[in-house]
Amino acid sequence: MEKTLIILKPDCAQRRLIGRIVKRFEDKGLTISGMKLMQIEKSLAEKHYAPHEGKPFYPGLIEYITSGPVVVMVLAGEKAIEISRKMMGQTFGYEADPGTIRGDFGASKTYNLIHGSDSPESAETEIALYFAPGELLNYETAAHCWTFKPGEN
Ligand code: 3AN
Repeated sequence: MEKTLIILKPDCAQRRLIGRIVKRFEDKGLTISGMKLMQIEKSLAEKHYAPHEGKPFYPGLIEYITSGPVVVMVLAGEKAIEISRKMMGQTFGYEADPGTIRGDFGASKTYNLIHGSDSPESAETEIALYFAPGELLNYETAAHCWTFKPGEN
């Protein structure tokens, strides 16, 4: 089953949106394989956002992501990366379509609520930054066989 790393960023916790956003992923049919509340250390944030180092928004991005509690999750399901990226919407809230997480809850460029891995390679790297293998549970929910049809893709 494909896995993706999702971070509900500090504005989610501060705006008490965590439950509503987690619910969207559960409703869609993705399974929570790992989940923790944490405050990201600067050194971890720098590893995570290394591909953006040197860009003008990088210092602000590190400050934002380390500024308060976040919820970090691994979500599992067929096409979990594509599904969760669609659910997140465009990067900036004011550009994101209504119906997406950023489109429904966000209006800012900086405070964009959520991170989701953008490829299988980045998912693998990012999951390893936040979770030890033993912290992830691989299981199928009772709803699984009515959510995903084997072999249809
Ligand atoms: P996404 O999160 O939609 O994949 P990326 O990968 O282009 O977006 O950028 C990673 C993160 O960097 C974004 N989530 C956002 O927080 C931040 N970011 C990107 N571009 C800007 C910008 N122009 N101003 C402020 N923050 C930005």
